[in-house]
Amino acid sequence: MHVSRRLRTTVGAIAVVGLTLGGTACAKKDKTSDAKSTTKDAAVAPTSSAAATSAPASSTAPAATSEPAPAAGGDNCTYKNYAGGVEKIDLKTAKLGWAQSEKENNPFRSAETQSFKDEAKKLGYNLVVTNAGSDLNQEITDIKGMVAQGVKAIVISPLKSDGLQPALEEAKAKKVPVFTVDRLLTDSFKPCDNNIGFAGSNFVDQGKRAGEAMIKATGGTAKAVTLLGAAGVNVTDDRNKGYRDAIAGTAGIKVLAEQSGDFDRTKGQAVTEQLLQSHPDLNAIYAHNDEMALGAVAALKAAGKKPGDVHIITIDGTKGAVQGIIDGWIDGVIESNPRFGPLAFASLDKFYNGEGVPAKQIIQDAEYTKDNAKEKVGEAY
Ligand code: GZL
Repeated sequence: MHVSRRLRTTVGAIAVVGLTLGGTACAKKDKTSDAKSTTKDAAVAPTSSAAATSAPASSTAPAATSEPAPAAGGDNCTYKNYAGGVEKIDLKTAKLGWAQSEKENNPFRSAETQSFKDEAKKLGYNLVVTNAGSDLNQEITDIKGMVAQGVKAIVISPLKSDGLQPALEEAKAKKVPVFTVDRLLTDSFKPCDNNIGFAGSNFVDQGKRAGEAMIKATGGTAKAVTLLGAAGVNVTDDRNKGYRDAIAGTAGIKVLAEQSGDFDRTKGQAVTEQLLQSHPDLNAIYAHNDEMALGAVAALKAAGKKPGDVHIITIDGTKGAVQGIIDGWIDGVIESNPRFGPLAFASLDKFYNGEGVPAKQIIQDAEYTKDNAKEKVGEAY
């Protein structure tokens, strides 16, 4: 029998709303049904008492839908079927790892790491934390180093969607399961083989929502530029695809240039300065993250622009960017919620208690607009 549960519950700092879990008994059936159809099982009553009383989704309450893991046998991923089986551990006593990819001068990164530290503290977990400082080789070294020092399960935020294979192979060889959050391993994503699964946003949808916000902010007419995220990252490709698709039917929005600012504020500023030189008439900017958008604001200010001269739509939900809406420099922010600690540890728990983890758990993100920025700035990170 297929039983799908639509949970509406709070997990630590993050309320997970609409998490649909297919247990091992229904994994084979789920294989043929997409995430959307499984979340339609809303008629099933919530199973937790928190469900009935929890508040509606907010920016701190991402919803997750899930896809089943295409593991051998079609089951959701557990310690029993991960890469041929790994040792069962007690999460309370084992050493666990969190491998952060990027520098934490980006609030997305510091909020993400903090959510792991806070949740580990709350649960009494022993957590080893590394930060690769935006260097792929360092991230490989960090993950291998954790394996070498006896860490039993590792959560990673991949710096690039491809290239971490040496670390993944080392962890697999030593029977240390890896769980992936925030960026998707594309070429090397082998759920229940070299990683348990992925939890993160729907980045195409974020881009689509950014495109719709851009059409609204500009009335459908703009000379726009895009500050792309880092190359080799699924987030960049997906956010651009969603945006391009969304504005495709609005001929009045011309994309004059697309250039990478590497998800970095300083680079976002430098790229915007260059773009203002080559396209002095640009009046709209789509930034793939808030740090680059804030760099763009600095460049606009230096160029003598006033709030509203150039429309800006961005993605993340940092306090600085939401304040930018209040101050009139930014038109809209699509949220990308980085507080993965509770969801990641809950997934590890399901991995070890036999309930199993789906290949992908997609969270739902909120949005900041001119209408809600003042009221919701407290929810921003
Ligand atoms: C999102 C992510 C992005 C954030 C950035 O999951 O990987 O990377 O938008 C970050 O701020 O650098």
